[in-house]
Amino acid sequence: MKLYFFQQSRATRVRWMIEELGIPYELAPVDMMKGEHKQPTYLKVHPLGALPAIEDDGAPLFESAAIIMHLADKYPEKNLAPPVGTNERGEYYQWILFAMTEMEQPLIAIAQHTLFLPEAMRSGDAVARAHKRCREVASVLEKHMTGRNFILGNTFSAADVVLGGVLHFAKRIEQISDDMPMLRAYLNRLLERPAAKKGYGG
Ligand SMILES: N[C@@H](CCC(=O)N[C@@H](CS)C(=O)NCC(=O)O)C(=O)O
Repeated sequence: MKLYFFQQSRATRVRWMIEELGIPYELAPVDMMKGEHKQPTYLKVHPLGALPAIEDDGAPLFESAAIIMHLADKYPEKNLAPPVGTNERGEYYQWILFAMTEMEQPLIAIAQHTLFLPEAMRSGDAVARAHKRCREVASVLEKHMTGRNFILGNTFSAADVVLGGVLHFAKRIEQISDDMPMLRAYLNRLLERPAAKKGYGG
């Protein structure tokens, strides 16, 4: 298993997942600061030139959540995904897609309009809209996490890795406020895991 890796990227959540599985892997560094992700060799692995991507038995795969779900299914003995067709499996999909679409997208908008875009292209309105949406989404999670250790209840799953990856990004750009104690405790619980520490370079 080869993981194309850059520390300041979503490749960290995939490394976290691989560490949870305890399987052997190789890190293939891609220096995004030097533009290596847009070089022809890497574009053969990920046609958009984004991270992360893996090569597993020679087969390339990209999209962080897809990689994480695929790996959970590939190693069923690790019990990181509920059985296909169960209600729990439905919830597992629900929270993974909620994280990737409802939560990550407004977080990206905030990061773009406060950090990454040139000043002239930044929009205060876009930040305000995304911030409002983030709070709505975070409130759903705050309520859901009351009385739960993990997103599916008391059992850790690959959905927590996806949620944890997105919440880690939210924390970095200061979008988990002090009035969300359940969410903060949930993220801390996740980040204390040795595999997560490895993913995030701790
Ligand atoms: N939805 C994708 C997003 C991938 C993505 O945008 N990755 C960033 C780094 S975290 C990137 O490579 N950006 C450069 C680009 O897209 O050109 C995933 O979750 O894997």
